[in-house]
Amino acid sequence: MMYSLLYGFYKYLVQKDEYCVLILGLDDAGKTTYLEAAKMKLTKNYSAINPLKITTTVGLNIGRIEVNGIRLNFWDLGGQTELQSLWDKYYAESHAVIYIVDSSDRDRIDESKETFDKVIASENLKGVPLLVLANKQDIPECMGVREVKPIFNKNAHLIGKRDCMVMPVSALTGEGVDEGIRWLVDCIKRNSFLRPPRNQEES
Ligand code: G3D
Repeated sequence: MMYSLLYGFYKYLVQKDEYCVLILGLDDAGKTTYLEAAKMKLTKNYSAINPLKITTTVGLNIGRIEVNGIRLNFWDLGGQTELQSLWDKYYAESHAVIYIVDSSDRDRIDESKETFDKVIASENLKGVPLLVLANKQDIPECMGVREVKPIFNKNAHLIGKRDCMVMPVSALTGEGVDEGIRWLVDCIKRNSFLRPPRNQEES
């Protein structure tokens, strides 16, 4: 009896709600750079990996961040077309999507939007909050959020009742990274009756 009480209290202290966030976007959009920036900004005592080691995503990068008492597991899935067919397998398990757009690449903005449409049309992502990041805002001639927003907000029927936000960011400088994640955390918490967290003990 005493043991189970203590154990229950111990569990209450150490367990954290755990959520899974997918980072999606075309190749070269900045997913890997963004994940590094997020870890750097939101992890205490985080020492950056050697920037030379950052290479374009092939396969899967994973990051873990703790914000406001919850734990976010980021899954950065490779953007290459051949790998996009794998994304659907992760959808059912995810609590939010961060979709990264290269705002400096006008040639591929339509391709990026089409891919986004395919992603959010998936039944497995129904009700999941969407954060669209207009990345590379540090590049002077890039499309601003005013230009990117209407493109990605065009499909209200696909977005439906989900939370969806387009925000400016520079993964390279870290500008805007915090704001986006804090917005997402609020949405994830609000949405947790639909997509409950996994509870995991401190490892
Ligand atoms: P990916 O993981 O989506 O494939 P990466 O993309 O994170 O590998 O980034 C692709 C390239 O874009 C990298 O440049 C990276 O430095 C650059 N990049 C990412 N985010 C930003 C940003 O906010 N601003 C600028 N100016 N560049 C960014 P290289 O030259 O290594 O290919």
